[in-house]
Amino acid sequence: MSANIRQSNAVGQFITFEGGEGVGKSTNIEFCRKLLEQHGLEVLVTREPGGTEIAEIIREELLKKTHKERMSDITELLLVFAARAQHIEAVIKPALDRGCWVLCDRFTDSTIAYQGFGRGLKLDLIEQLKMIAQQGIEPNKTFLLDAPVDIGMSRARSRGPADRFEGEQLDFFNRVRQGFLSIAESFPSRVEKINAAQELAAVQRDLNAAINQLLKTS
Ligand code: T5A
Repeated sequence: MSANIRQSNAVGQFITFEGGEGVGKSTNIEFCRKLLEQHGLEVLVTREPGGTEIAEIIREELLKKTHKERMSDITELLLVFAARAQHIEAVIKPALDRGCWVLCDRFTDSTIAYQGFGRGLKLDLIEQLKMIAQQGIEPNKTFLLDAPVDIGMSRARSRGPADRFEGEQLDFFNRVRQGFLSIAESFPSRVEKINAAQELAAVQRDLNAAINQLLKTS
């Protein structure tokens, strides 16, 4: 093990995985977990919305398709941030404080893409809620798995029935994808775009290179 890698063990890194439906976030987080564990790092894999008992209850309501009333866009936004506040307080911050690497399936970039670009809510409103919920916690690195919407949707469909978000129209998902791409353009040093339309082995080859680079610099 190199000196650089041992040094990276001292400080927890917060890595987020973002992208549209079915682009391969869960699959590739597990791949990255194994990679980092091979370097002797303590790794915590978690997800949003969710990751704690309370946040998982909020997730269930957010994804459920069977409510008799329509969930308002503002309710959706507040629930996403309520889950995030709990997740940060109970799981993410304590793990980072003890030097753990936290790999999180979705975070605030998803809120900007889905609730901002997708639903059309104001980005400064999202920014205000972010300030309240995140207590200054920001990802050190974000891997944006990007693929055309139809590829992600067909992969997601192969996994089971659609949830409330997956029932949206194509236009919505195209706006979400544009949202993620615009975030990547605005934060080029944090956000690394990975071509998720490639076959899995090629995606993982790219992630392997990116993780090795991260280990050298963190
Ligand atoms: N949401 C979330 C918001 O609206 N606002 C927010 O702030 C947040 C945090 C739930 C929903 O919540 C919304 C967005 C979401 O709609 P989720 O459960 O993370 O979030 O949603 P999904 O993206 O739907 O999760 P999936 O599990 O369906 O997709 P993944 O994790 O991206 O994809 P994965 O790894 O499960 O892969 C899907 C299938 O494709 C295959 C896999 O083997 C699997 O079968 N696959 C590939 N096949 C071929 N080539 C490749 N390169 C492949 N990569 C994966």
